[in-house]
Amino acid sequence: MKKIRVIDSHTGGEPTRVVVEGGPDFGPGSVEQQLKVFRGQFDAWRSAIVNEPRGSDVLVGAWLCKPADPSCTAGVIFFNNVGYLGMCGHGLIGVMSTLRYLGRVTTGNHRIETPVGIVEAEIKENGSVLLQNVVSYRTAENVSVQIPELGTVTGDVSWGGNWFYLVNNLQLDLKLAHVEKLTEIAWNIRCAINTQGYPEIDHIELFAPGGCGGDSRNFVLCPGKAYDRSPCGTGTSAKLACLAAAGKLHENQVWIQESILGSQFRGWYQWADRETKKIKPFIEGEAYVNADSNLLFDEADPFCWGIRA
Ligand code: PYC
Repeated sequence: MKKIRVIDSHTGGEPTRVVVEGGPDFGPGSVEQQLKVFRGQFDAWRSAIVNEPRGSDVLVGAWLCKPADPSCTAGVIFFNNVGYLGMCGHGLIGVMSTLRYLGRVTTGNHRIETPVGIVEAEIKENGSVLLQNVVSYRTAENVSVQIPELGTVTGDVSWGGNWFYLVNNLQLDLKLAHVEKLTEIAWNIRCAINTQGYPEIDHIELFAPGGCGGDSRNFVLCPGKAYDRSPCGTGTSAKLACLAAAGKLHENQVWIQESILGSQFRGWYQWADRETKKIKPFIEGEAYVNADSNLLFDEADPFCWGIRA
């Protein structure tokens, strides 16, 4: 029977499962190149690790791999119930806390190679993790889509390590009791924006005023229709890029982004290029390790490689 060791954690309520031993090798090359091998030849492993019956739609997987860049401590490929992510903020906070739990890293600064670039991660003495995410930027503002029942929805398109459409004209009550309705609304918005010349957008971000002391509360719908329990690290980076481009947040001014659960990330930015309004986003949060286990793969099991549509 094949076996891999995984460590589970959650960051602001959003789970991450890190593969720390076993499984295939994706060969030499950059993490971006290794992702092509993972996707092309070993996608069954993705499904087996995060999909039912071992996982769930909410779970984000993280595969540790060898970085091509010698300055990096590790490489990582993030994946979910339907595919792969460029970067994952809550996931990287989970990865750093997992590596610390294993004794593979200590507090201080690390560089981690992802398919979309190098992310810097500082593990603090108190266990919190500060990320300097990949350069983020807004590519379009006030893009409108028509949604039956809602009318005109307006938002910005922004890159934060994944592609986001950040809705700015809906006043919705972002609380857990409304998750089903919010999911339906966000999914309809995603379908509409994808047919309006933005096929790459796979994350939809809705906003409301903060309810637990944050500057803002969000609801982020992920590519596989699960909502992010955390404030979404790449979504917060995309939000910081929009705020910076709109002149609504100054360099180094702290922005507290709250999730639908009320969990928080602290964010701020520095200019990467003031002229093109590209930013270096900083995101700080905490993860908690909650399982250390082995996954078993029995070829006689009809659902050995996960249940997928
Ligand atoms: O924290 O960046 C994030 C993220 C992306 C999808 C789920 N979480």
